[in-house]
Amino acid sequence: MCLVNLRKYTDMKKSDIIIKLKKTLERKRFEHTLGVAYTAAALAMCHDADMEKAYIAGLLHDCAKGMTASEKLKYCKDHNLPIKPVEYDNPSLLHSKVGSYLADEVYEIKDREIADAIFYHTTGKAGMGLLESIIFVADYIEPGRTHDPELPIIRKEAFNDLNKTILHIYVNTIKHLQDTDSPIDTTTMIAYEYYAKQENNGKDNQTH
Ligand code: DGI
Ligand code: FE
Ligand code: FE
Repeated sequence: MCLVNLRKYTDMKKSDIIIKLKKTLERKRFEHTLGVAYTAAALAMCHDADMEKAYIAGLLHDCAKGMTASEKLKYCKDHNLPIKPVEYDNPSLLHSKVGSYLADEVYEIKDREIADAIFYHTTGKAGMGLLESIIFVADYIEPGRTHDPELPIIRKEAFNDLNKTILHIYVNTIKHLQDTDSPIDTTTMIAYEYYAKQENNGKDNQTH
């Protein structure tokens, strides 16, 4: 039995989407993809979001990850997608933008919220909607992830308070990027400031 009925959002069968992804992604990336899909569906159950959309956005969020840097740059140029200087410096950042277009072109997904959740899954953005938030968080916490020693705390937070979790992820990601001298996308910094302000406003409201 299928976990979800993907036919609502795509004419492709779930099994065909998974077969296609398995062909284009390395084994570890494919396992991560399945981890994000199931984690996103679980977060959707917890936070009253659409489970089907969360599952399919999770499945497809890294669908462009198999492309080389020059393939991603060429794809953007061919499709008139603007490339920011930080993306020229680090073309890996383009996999989210390119992925949101491949989801339509290759996987026949005709849903704006799913496309947006894929588009913003790496940097996030200020004021993410529920599906965007779920994919951003699921990508960080899926069971195969081991990169952050605070993951046990972040995983618990994710099923309690999504905005607090997003802020926690930004704090840890920005620290990692600074420690490794990586260029930081302005979208990431603006989003961090947005979620930090939200958290402070929440605290102010509690004390008044
Ligand atoms: O594709 P995944 O590895 O599953 O995860 P992802 O799409 O969230 O990408 C993670 C990487 O992206 C991680 O190494 C941190 C990096 N990243 C996130 N925001 C920025 C960033 N890298 C740079 N250079 N600038 C950013 O603003
Ligand atoms: Fe990604
Ligand atoms: Fe990912």
